[in-house]
Amino acid sequence: FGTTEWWRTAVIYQVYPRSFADGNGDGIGDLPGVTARLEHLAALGVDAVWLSPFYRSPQRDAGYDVADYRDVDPLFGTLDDADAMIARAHELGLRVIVDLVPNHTSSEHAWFQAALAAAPGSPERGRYLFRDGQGESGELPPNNWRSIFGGPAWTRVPDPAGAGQWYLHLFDSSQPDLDWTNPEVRAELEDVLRFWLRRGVDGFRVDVAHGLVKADGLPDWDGTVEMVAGTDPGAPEDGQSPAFGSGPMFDQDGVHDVYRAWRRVLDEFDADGERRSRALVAEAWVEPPARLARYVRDDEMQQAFNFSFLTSLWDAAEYRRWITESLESLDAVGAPTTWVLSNHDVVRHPSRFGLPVPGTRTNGIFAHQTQPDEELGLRRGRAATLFMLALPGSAYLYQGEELGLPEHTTLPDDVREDPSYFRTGHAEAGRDGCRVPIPWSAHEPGFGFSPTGRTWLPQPESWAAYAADAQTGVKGSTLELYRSALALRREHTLGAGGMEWVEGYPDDVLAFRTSRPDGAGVVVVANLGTTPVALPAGAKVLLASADLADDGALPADVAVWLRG
Ligand code: ISL
Ligand code: CA
Repeated sequence: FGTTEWWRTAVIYQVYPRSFADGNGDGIGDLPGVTARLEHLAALGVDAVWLSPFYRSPQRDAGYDVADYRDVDPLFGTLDDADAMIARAHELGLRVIVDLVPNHTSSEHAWFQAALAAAPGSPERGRYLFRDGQGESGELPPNNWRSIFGGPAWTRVPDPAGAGQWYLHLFDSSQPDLDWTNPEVRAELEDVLRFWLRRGVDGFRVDVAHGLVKADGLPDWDGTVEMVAGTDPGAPEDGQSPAFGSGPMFDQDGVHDVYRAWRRVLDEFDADGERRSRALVAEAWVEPPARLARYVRDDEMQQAFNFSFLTSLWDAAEYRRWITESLESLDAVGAPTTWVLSNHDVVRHPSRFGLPVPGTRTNGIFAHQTQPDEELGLRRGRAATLFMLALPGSAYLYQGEELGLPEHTTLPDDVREDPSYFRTGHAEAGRDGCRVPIPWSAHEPGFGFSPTGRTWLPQPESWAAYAADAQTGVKGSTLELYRSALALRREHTLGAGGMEWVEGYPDDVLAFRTSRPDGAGVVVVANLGTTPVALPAGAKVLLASADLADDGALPADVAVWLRG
């Protein structure tokens, strides 16, 4: 690695296209909608956007079921709209990262359709993981794997010839897994990379990066893969499954060959003497951080999402441990770490932080039976933003977090779309609650999401207060807090350099100093305890997540940046 590449310190904003902004009035966000709102992101002060999938897809898993990797779904627009979006982003100085879903295709992909029509053992079936069943007439699945969305990971295909093979799907049955030992699969996806690189994208977010290669022979596995919190009988009392990201379907050594080849593809495009600028980021739920760091190497990916904050309690000791571990494991390979508080798969962080029992551990995914305290959650969420944005490395923001949006916890059942909701027999709420259309303006129908006022999911009435236009220019609003933080982050080159813990505060306070070879840095103090904490005499406050006490003390659930 070099030391100055853009992605090392980048703040990358995740756009979830169906819920960001609707251009044509059908109530579903689209690419023209994104393009028209890119200025909001430039004004916010982020460096790049990552867009969740907008490819041709039957939308069984909101586009993470790709039917054609080289086309835009009509729901989202056209290839021309994609080009226009990329061009406008670049004009505004924003890099563009697109989502690549290589673990599986949609069952409507031409390859899978051909596989269904072809015989067992054919090259068409060889692109996927078709196997004969067990039992006398193959009526039992080939192994005992479970789908991450719940239910079995195998579906049997009706077969006129009577062979009735089964195919593997780690996710929904509409998402058949590709066979990554097949060179044709590798060549095809490399070509898909080239297709989007030629259109000017700056990188790829790689979906389920730890899942492509499965253990030889697909052996049985008795651990848990489901993203469902607290339902694993073998899980420890705190409800966190130890099996997350392990087992024969995940994190196999062979997967690294795939990314080395992809890196060479990216380098073809960077070979024109320009600095290496195109990047790969792994979505890999692999623990511990040292194991995750294996995806981030000089000849592999540049980044991996660090999901440690997604599972953290509001507990200073736990954050200290994660921060130290995350930084150490990646320092060893000379790569930057990343920080993530929210994404489209988890309960929005203000709602996680506002859960009534502070000790409740949830992986933040799917589980949501209790009503969070919205005000407390937002207060903590704003404090978390401040310590995240000062840490060394790159940070990912999820659309709407700059508005302080909470999870929508009371969506009616009949509007939900997440397959995990259906595959768990409605036992889990699913992920729709973090995917509600963004409120842009307080006084328009649908809060200005769409020119017609339509929204594919209903927004809570209370979201008028969160609307972007209601927060713009309003002192103390969450949006202005993010803007100020991102401006100061640039000014103080936060994200670059290192950090050291500041001693002398109570145990439930996180305090660190950022350090750079060439400058002063800032001191971050975050009070995760319950009583106010005195700040050093004469401390110059650069930014605070909420008002300080009259005597200048740092109240509970508040963080500050002090001049270093
Ligand atoms: O594999 C896991 C646990 O070890 C899961 O957490 C997995 O990494 C995660 O579900 C992957 O999510 C991504 O792929 C899914 C899609 O539904 C999500 O929206 C996407 O972020 C299937 O493509
Ligand atoms: Ca639309």
